[in-house]
Amino acid sequence: MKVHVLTLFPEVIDMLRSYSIVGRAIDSGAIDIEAVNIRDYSVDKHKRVDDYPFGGGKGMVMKPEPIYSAIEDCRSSNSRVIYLSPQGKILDQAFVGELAEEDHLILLAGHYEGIDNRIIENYIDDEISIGDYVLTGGELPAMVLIDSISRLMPGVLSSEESYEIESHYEGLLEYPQYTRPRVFNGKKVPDVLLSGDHSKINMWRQVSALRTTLMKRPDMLKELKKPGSQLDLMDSLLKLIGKR
Ligand code: 9D3
Repeated sequence: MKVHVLTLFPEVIDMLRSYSIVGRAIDSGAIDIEAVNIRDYSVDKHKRVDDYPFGGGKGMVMKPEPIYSAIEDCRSSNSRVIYLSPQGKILDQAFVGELAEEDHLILLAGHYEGIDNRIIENYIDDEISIGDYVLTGGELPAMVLIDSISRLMPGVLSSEESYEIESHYEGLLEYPQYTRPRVFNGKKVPDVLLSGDHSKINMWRQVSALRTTLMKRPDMLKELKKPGSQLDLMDSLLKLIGKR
């Protein structure tokens, strides 16, 4: 996948290269990230990229011409142009999965009070926010998006890590994990995990995932796509009780 990031701070985007999994994705050729400085497309003699808002008001607005030229310079036949914006649709894993299928993304990171609305109306395919809080610009959101996409690219995660993505705990939070030592500051690891009984361990993990989700993210439970496996689990537990 090719990703262009249009920004006034290309050096920030370039930091992705030295960052673990994204760096691995870049090195393997799975994803090719190019930071493009919008200022390079300003034809203004002072290289201006922003201007006062028509109608007055405080703050500055990013001028349309440099952004348009940058987009058109990067565009190919199959580009998807995404504007990172506090007004966008909030990013979720389903949308990350959809974007991971694309051949070419052009990510536009804004600054100041926003960009000229004619760009948004005419040249942007999707407007994406990463959550309801205010940042100083779209660079970190662009990096968040790239990070979430790169781990879905073929060959980036180990086969073990990829298995996790498809595992049947999907739709629930993860079960609790423990490693050595068996006793830490007087706190023991749950006995079942040391039992070697893998069907028991598997059942414990599924119940724990369900319990964790109920405690921390009850909203996720009503979104469960197929509660079939949870119901099967309940049936197994009822059977266990019945046997006694
Ligand atoms: C004056 C009104 N502000 C909107 C609340 C303007 C404004 C604030 C912050 C315009 C841009 C920004 C910078 N943020 C982003 O560009 C941004 C963002 C964010 O702030 N939160 C979550 N997701 C995103 S994606 C891009």
